[in-house]
Amino acid sequence: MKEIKRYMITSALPYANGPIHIGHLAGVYIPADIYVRYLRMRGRDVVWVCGSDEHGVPITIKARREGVSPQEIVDRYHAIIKESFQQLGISFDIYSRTTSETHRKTASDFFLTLYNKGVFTEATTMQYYDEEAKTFLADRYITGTCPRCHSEGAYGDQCEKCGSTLSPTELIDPKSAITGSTPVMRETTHWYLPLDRYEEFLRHWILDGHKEWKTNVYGQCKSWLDGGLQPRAVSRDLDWGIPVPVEGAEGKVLYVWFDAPIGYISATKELRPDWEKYWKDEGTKLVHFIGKDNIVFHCIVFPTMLHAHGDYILPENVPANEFLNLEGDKISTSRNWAVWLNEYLEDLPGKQDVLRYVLCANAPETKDNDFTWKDFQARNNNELVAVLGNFVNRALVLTAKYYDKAVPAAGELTDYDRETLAELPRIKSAIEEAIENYRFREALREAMNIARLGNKYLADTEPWKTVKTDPEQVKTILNIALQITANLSIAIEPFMPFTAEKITKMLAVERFGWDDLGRTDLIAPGHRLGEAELLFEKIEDSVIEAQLAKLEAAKKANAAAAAASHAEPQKAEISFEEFDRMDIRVGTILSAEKMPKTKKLMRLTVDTGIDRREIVSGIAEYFTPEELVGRQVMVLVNLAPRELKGVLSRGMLLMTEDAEGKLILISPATPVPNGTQVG
Ligand code: B3M
Ligand code: ZN
Repeated sequence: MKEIKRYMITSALPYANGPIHIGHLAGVYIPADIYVRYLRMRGRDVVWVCGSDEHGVPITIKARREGVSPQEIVDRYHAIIKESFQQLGISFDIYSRTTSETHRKTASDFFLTLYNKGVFTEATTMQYYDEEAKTFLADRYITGTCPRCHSEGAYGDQCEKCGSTLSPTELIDPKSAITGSTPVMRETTHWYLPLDRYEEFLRHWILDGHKEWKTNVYGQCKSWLDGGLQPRAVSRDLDWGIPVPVEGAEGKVLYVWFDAPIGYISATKELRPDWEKYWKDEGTKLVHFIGKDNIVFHCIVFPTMLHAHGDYILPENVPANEFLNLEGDKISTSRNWAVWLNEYLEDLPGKQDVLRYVLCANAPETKDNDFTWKDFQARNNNELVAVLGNFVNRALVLTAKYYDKAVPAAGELTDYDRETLAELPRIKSAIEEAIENYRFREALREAMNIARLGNKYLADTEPWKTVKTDPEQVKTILNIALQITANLSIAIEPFMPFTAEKITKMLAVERFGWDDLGRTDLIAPGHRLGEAELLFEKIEDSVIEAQLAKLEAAKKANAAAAAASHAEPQKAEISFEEFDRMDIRVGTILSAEKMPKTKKLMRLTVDTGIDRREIVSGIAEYFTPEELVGRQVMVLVNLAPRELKGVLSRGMLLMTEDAEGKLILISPATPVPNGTQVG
């Protein structure tokens, strides 16, 4: 195995078309942050880059929808994303953006190098063109029915329902996402990266050389390679992006998936004058943190670009995660089904580490996983408060109480003391082994085992009782409890940096290094501790309910939007006189009774202000008689009487229905006298 001199860590560049949500965090940024914080604590030479992905159709679609420029969109979201990452303690060495000048130059040069080496092929093909918008329809600009799973709303590059990668011409019943019109075919010329010519290289490099990759990643690569690779266009007919830097390419820009990964290199350049050794020296370990939808680009396309260029190293590993769902449903930006980081930070201030903890403990490392607010609450209350917070608090409060915050010296250790302390180096190795192999959930569990160990130790030794019988022994017990606390602050730092810092502050010590983990002499006898404060607080039901209500509102809004998009077309025009002939009054329901042998019909007596009359209404499936009696409703009173199941119905109640088709009676918002006219 080659010697690792330094680490180059990248995490997927989020599209700057919306804020970050918990799916992004659990899949990419939290694992990467843990890994990098750990490497830094070990004193390794590491650079971690990220930035906003500001090109591509996701940005221009959002801009078009809002009627603003793409630049306005990326400026807005770049700021939001950058700020919220920082508040969550995501410790990139740089958070750059792909609209930077350095990036434009780097990506152009990269393209030119491949172009001059004759790597690309050029082809003229027929592509969809929107005649109304006068533009070619790349990728997400075209939607239609998925040829694989037959669900509607698949994009020209991908079906989000079944996850298939598609090309625009495969879509059934294609429509322009800009105008909704049916596109026509038009000729256009593009440059292609001929992946098929690199199949042997890729097979050897991945399938033979990287059997240690996560099974989900290796498996996806294998199925791509077994399916046969196709040339991929690296340019697009769009007016937003990095112009293709060759003559005769007016109106063409680099495909976003060509320029975005080069963004990793550009960001490193912006950060360090000695950037080249991080990208070109074999002693560098390059690791890409991504979500599973980005595997092909990071394992097949980008490595082929790097290899074809010739100056660059290849990734050593691509630890892609699966997806995180939310309350049993796929996270979706367009349906607003997400927990947005910027909103979380506002709604639950000071709880950064709670989110970091829950998303790591529940990370979709090997399969899709579900985030639920109930689980969030339970993990906070039962694990962070009851285990971690409780242990640290007891160790500090008891020392303050018995020794006025001065750390007691340990006397003779019992076998049990020694066994307890011997767990620390074991846990240290377990955490290292897990983190180095990208198993962050397991690593976190091990780190939390130090808190469990401490709690068990205090429960078994009972210093609060022993203090009356053997006060000397209590000095040893609390010395050990404080050593465990110090160890805990080290072990949890990559996962919960804010909490680690709080603990060192309470211990009144400088933060430790990773190598100190496992030591039992971290806190010197006589050292005076700082103030004890609670590390975590219980999360009440009302907090969880408020978050669930937010999701419920999103669901309702979606249903309403869906209903609106299916709204019946407008009926033929009528005159005011025709409208005025309708006599609508406010009335009160006096009695209601379900009609025998019918499912829907209800026989009502209504006080219309003019008279009391019988009305038969088809609402029995949705209302009980008790819910109806006493209610004010609106009645069309001059509708010709009609016999229904033997009852003469004189008038009609005004109603509408919700998105699920449930009938809703229209009532005045405040009570008014019966007989009041409506119109
Ligand atoms: N912006 C896609 C995504 O956010 C894309 C990643 C680029 S990484 C170079 O999933
Ligand atoms: Zn599909």
